[in-house]
Amino acid sequence: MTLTVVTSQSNGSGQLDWEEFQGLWEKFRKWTYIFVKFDKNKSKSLDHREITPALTAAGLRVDEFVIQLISMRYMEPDMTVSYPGFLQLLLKLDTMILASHDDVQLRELFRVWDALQSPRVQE
Ligand SMILES: [Ca+2]
Repeated sequence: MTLTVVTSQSNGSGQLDWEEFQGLWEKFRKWTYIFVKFDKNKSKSLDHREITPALTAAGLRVDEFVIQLISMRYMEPDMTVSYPGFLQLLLKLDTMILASHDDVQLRELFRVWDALQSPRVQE
């Protein structure tokens, strides 16, 4: 799972340089900490009450619209987000925000992403 995530982050070359790898590693550490912290009932998944504060702690603005999109794409049938799902979700959001190079709201990024229905969002 981790390798899949790392590969999807690379800029088309299929390889990460050392700085990119370090940056990713730091993010995964931070996001793992957030996941554990906000999994209040220790179920090893984030339910709909846990996911919003967890995303907020990761520095993302979320509203009902965003949560709905997340639930469509990242939630398990029992309406929870698993640990790998949480990392993939944050990596996707992080990549989209970096790719935008400006202050476009997360909501708009989600709109574009949803419209494209593509795993890659290039500028
Ligand atoms: Ca939980």
